[in-house]
Amino acid sequence: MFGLLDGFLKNDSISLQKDILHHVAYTVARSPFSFDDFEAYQALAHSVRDRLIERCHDTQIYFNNKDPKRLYFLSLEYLMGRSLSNSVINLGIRDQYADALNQLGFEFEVVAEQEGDAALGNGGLARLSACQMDSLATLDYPVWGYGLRYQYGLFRQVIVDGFQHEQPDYWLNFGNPWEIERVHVSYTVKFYGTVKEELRNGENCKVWEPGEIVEAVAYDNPIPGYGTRNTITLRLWAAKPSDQQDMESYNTGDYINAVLNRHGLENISSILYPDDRSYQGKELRLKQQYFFVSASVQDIIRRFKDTHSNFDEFPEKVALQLNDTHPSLAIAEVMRLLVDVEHLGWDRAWDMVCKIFSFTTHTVSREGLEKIPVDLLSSLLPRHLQIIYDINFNFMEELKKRIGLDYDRLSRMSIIEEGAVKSIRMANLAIVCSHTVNGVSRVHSELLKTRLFKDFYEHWPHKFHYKTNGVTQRRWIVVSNPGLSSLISKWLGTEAWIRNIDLLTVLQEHASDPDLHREWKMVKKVNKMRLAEYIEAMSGLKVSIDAMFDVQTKRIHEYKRQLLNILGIIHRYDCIKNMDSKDRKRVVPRVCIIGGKAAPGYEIAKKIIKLCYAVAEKINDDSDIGDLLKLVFIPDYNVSVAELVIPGADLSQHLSTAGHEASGTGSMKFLMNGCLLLATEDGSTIEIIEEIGADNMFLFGAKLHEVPALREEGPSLKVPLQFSRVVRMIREGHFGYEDYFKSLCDTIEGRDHYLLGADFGSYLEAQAAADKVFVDQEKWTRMSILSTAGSGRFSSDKTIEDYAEKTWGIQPCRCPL
Ligand code: 26W
Repeated sequence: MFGLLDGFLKNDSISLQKDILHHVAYTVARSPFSFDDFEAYQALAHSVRDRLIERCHDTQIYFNNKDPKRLYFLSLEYLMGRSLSNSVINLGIRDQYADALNQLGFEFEVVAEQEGDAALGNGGLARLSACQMDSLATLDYPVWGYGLRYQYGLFRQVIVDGFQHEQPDYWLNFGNPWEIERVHVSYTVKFYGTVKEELRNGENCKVWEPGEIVEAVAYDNPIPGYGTRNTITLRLWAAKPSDQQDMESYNTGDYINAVLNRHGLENISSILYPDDRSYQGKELRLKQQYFFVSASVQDIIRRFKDTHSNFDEFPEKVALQLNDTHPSLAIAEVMRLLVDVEHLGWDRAWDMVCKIFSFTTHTVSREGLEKIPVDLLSSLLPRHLQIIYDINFNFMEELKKRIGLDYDRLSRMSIIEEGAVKSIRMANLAIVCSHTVNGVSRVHSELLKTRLFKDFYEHWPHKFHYKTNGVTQRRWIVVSNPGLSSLISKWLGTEAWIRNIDLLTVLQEHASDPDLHREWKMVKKVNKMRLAEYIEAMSGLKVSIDAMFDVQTKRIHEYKRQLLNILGIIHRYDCIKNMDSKDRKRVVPRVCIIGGKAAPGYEIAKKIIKLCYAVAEKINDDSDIGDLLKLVFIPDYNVSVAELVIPGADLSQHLSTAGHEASGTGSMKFLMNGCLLLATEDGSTIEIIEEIGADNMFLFGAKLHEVPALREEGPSLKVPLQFSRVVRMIREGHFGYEDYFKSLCDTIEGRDHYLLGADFGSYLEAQAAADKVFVDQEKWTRMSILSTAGSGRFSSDKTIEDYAEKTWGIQPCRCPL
């Protein structure tokens, strides 16, 4: 069909040049003789977009012809970052575009820097969704991603005087060439109102008369696979006023107010909630969840009905994946549409629901499990509350038959939580209705079976599976570390590892080759120079690239223990201060880099950031210390900053108290980039140890089974003297702000829930071990090569293949080239 227009779009550098100039003139509306870097970016992006649209179209036509079982991935969050480099690399035309730009007097890297991040998510879960979309496209799976098109992404972190401030991220201000607005793909989504019973054909039917109607409009974001023509779609919904709303007011003549009222409705998709800790039962959040779920499910059913005259084949053609509990209302929505709208009987609809849903949880703690107050649900979605009650009633009856009247167990497993605030337990709903439930690492899945969802595991052991998270090597090596990417391809003699990650293990054979060592170190050096320039531009601090770059970047949480890192840095500073000049010569110079956002309401996390700044100020200004130790906080850590920081790191820290990190995916990105890990045995680290061996990393800290006993000991737990000394330094005002830091110190002295005191000794030992190896560059480089070589198991390609086969039952469907 595109062939009819002008032949397929051509990808040689002359055609691309013409194409860019065309977009400069007709899309950006600037003179092709005079345009700046940003305009070049816009034109380039539109030229890439044309190619994405072409492939997207072909992919959909192919899928429609083949009618395979499709996966629908429902997630409230995606952290896509930038799209330009990733797209041209996946399309296989990066060099051609770079040439074309060069001819026009521009540099690809400079133009690519013009793009802002799409930050429609908080942290691990959201970036995981983005990595998984890349793998799904690359592996040719027939998939649609669904989510919300927030107008404000994750807040921008601005640091003023060491304190975090949040600023809105109105990321659409400069336009978004990566989306296609589909004004004709829209659905009405209803809220509030009442449910009536009506007799239809002798049967009692429920009729929901809503109090508010909103329109959901689709924005399609093409996701190109690498080394394939397949380009799948991430469909994000935006709220628009519905023409059906307010007809009354228009008719009664209150025109002005009717128009004004319409505007409020757009707020549903305005803001991403920036808290990744707990659920507060906010109405707007619930509205967002239902809005996105309802539009997606209507779209899925519409697509199915386009090619099927009845629902017989529905479970063979549709798989719905719940990315955490956030989209779990989809369960009630599918039931409502099948029963109330399509008029299938309850039992038949229920049978289908149980065959199509699968559920991944990303949390380890009970507090992390989402609950919706019944009162809220009853007012916002009265029909869904009835459906959930009915599901629960049937489930409880079934359970009683199995376990008898064990009321404790029944009440623990019930979807409804009685108590001061009667609530819906979203995880219980998701487990009851899903055929498969999984955690995100092996140990996490074990914890689900033995703790969080123990009762459910005993009841339905077959439902529980384990999946280990992964990250995409396309983004985290090829895009972000081109030097390493070329080096790997050169040594493997092929680029095939970009699609077939198993090939990375071949590097093991060369782990001691001096030629590889030389080239490997050179790549790291260049990446460190790039990072050092960034640090200087951002903070004015000059750092030596001969120092060890030691990085901890991730959301700020007490359980992730950035505070442990800072205490370690204070200890190091204190030691250096007390050394004579002879000993100082043996100190391994370090540049400690910390970055990450604190949830706006998370006071302790914000204090950790301030402490980092206070300590940095003291150390960096101390001329007596010089290059032996520097500390930098990198503000506004996001995907594109990560792409710069990770390749430049020598060492990275993953310090969560054992049993608290469900998986952790940052570590996988560092590992792929040949960065050594200093870590606790938690989450995915346990599996990383199996792949690369404990002697290729620096492990420390209490193990999972030791944690409860240590916690038991409470304040009587013996902590190292050095620990008490560094905490005292903070308390006594060595870094100023002693009153402000008091509550922070109180969290680790006394109860110390996250066991910083207990782990401090072994943390320092691990740090000393890292120093010792760093001096032996040959050993360090070998460990670094083995880290990359062993990172293959943590490619999201592996995870996705596992889900496709064992959970979703979908097959690749490869569009011909
Ligand atoms: C708004 C409330 C909220 C609560 C929790 C929003 C988002 C969350 C997420 C579930 C938090 C999250 O990102 N979890 C992380 O998921 C990663 C991907 O599986 C794991 O690697 C991390 O260990 C886990 O903390």
